[in-house]
Amino acid sequence: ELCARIVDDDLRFDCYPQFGANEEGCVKRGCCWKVTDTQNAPYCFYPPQYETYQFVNSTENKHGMTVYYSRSYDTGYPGQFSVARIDFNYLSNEILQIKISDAEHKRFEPAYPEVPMVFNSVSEMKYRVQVDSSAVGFKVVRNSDNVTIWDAQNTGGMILSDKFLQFSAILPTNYTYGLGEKQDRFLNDLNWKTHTIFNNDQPPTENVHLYGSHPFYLALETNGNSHGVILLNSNAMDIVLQPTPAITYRTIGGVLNFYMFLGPSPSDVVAQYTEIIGKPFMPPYWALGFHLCKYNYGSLNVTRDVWQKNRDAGIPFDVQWNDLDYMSKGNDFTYDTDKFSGFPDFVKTVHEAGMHYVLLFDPGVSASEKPGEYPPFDRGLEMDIFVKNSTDQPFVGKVWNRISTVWPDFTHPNTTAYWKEMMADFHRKVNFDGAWIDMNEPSNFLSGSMYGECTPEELPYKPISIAAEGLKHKTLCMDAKHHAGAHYDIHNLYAITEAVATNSALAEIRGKRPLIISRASSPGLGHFAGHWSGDVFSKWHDLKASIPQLLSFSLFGVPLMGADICGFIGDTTPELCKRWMQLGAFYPFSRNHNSDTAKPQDPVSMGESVVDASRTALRMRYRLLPYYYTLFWRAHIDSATVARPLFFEFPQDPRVYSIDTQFLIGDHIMITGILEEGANSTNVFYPGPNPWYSFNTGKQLAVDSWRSIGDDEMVAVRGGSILVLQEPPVKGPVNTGNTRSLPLQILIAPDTVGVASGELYWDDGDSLNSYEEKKYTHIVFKVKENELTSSIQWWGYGVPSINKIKVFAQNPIKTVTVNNAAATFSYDQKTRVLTILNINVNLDRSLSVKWTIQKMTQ
Ligand code: MIG
Repeated sequence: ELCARIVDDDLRFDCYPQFGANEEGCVKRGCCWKVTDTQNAPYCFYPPQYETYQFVNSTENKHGMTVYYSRSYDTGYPGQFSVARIDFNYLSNEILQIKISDAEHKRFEPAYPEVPMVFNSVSEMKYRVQVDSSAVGFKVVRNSDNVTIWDAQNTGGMILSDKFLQFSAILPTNYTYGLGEKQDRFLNDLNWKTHTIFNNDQPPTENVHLYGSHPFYLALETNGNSHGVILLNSNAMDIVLQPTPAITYRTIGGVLNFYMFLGPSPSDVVAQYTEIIGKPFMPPYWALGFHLCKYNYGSLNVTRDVWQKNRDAGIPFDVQWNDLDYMSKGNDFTYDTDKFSGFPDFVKTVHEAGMHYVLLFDPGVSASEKPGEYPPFDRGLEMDIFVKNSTDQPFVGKVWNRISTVWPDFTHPNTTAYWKEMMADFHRKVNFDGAWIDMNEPSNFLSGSMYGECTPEELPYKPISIAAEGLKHKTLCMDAKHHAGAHYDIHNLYAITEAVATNSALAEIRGKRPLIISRASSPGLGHFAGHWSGDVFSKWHDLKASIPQLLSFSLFGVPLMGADICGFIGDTTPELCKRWMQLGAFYPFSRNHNSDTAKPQDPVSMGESVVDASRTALRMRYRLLPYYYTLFWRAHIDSATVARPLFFEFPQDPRVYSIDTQFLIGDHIMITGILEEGANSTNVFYPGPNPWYSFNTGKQLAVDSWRSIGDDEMVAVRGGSILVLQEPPVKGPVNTGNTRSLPLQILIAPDTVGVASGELYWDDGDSLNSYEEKKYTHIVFKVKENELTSSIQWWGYGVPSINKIKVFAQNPIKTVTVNNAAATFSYDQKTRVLTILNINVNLDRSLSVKWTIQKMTQ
């Protein structure tokens, strides 16, 4: 009779998500079966009241509320919790933790990220929780406008069992972003779309789970408020979005530990999220330069040649990389002394040129060599740090090594010391500056173990895009043992634990800021490492897809992110590579990388048109680096984002909610690319009310409207901005080292009432803890009523002087003074740009630059 009530198709919550849904099975579960024409809507769905649990009691104090439930219905899933509890912890005015667990038994909970359990004073909570003792579930309501953020009552009950935990909630909005790692448009599709989350070595394509696991979404409510939710659970899971709009989580282990962030602005949401999972690390300045790499240069000679010729071509260039072909027999911490003979000297040469050098490391350690011949294996056995199989022997699979591979267990207390010892020994031979950690899903060429089968995976539910052979597909057996638990639970944490160990090893070995770039990821990775989007195809589709991928990682707290410029798999073309260099020059992490079998695609190998476009775009990036760097500092201290979707700055403007073909860098700069083959222009939306200006010429581009632009206008400055810039050297090789000592410039783009602001953070760019130890300088700039002033917030490190100031959107100028002395200037009638030249002012005292406008004669 419960099924007689009409349930809208959109409101159906799937009661039979396994393959082979059928009426008999459905009814057996106590669910309703009705065929429908609505595409993708489930035929089998929960009746309106599916009372899996009954309310027992609740207790509340000012820090939270605990509710107990006892099981009242047998859902058929093995190992149902007989007593469940929900802890609502009011962590701050904006952050609510909702933890649904087994009241009687302790279950697996991920140790990473380490979440501080701090209760801040809750004076004006932005949310309230409503529990109804007559129904299972609850609601979370935003206090300011009574919008229900989560309506989790009558949404299928809660299914809480050993290997199947399901929870659904109705959302207040159609606009959600995040849930990954995936390749998709940035705005999530609500058409019953299921996102599987389980770290997977898989070249990015749509509808499959990729390298990282981020069960985090950010939602824009209709009135411009926003909120975010993370499920801190490391098991394989599916997350379904349906048109209600509603969300369903289905995880196959652990507990349901949610954190909800009430914003209200999108930036607030990300800041609150990274407060919980860890704020982004501060990258060294050089890491913001351009990086060049290829899988299988094949020899040191080829590497040196590519490095030399791209420098000679004047491509701004900071970091040369080598892929695994530098290794001997594919073994970590070795190099091929034939093909890479002279390796240490080359790295020295790179350093002498003011540049840096990064190497790839795989987590898998070779088990192929004889005892005494390969210390990383011998030491690992001695220290007993490898992942174990079910019989407590090292778990053996195969990656690049000759015969077999074992994996360090980074959750083991000795592994930090082991990894550091290996890194340090190798670093004494080859003086590398950063670590590229690949294959850390962890990826295995075998699906499971080399010896014997994995214990069969008996799952009441298999997330939908998991391969037929199961979770072990291209990874370890789920019964492999880590210090912190079974691979079944730990899998998604492998990369972050490796990143933690690698970060601390490099910091100790080099005594400088580490650069780690990791392929796999999970919440909190950004505190230790950056990320790139893996093995993308050299296709226009993937050029386009790189923007949503980039923006997703901004939400996930990993600002240092980029895609392989020009594409990884397959041969690129001069046109695609040119467009990709023009866009990728502005990725926070800007690296051209290529597969072993594809034709060389460094700018010089691609020919004159790619060289010219790369030089121009990268020179703009390098000019902007003081701005990028300041943004990374803001990310590090305040959890700000670097690359931003437009709605972060314009949350009230629905016209920008689905735009993912252009993005912002901070709040002052917009980046656009030409993303279509054969096109010479592209349509760009410039949200108002302030005008946007061409970064190159200062001409106004548009105000609150669409406009078509060519590739000379791909960087736009928003009215209201002050940017501190640095012109790279005009002659000779360009890198951040030789740019950082040159004078700075100031660029001002006033808003509609002549006001602008900006800031500069500056330090030596490489020391650990510059900010924490106060060895930095921070200056805030303001413009109003035709006067630029600076105010020093902290002066702890010397800053280059200013030699030029440009002011956009001015009427003809009469006089200019710099610190009250008359200054030389020029004015361009056509572009309306004032340029104040040949000044040499130090920023160590506050600055005042004034200009007066000629009286208009009628
Ligand atoms: O099985 O190290 O995503 O960037 O060039 C491929 C070789 C292993 C995958 C990485 C790619 C890298 C490649 N690696």
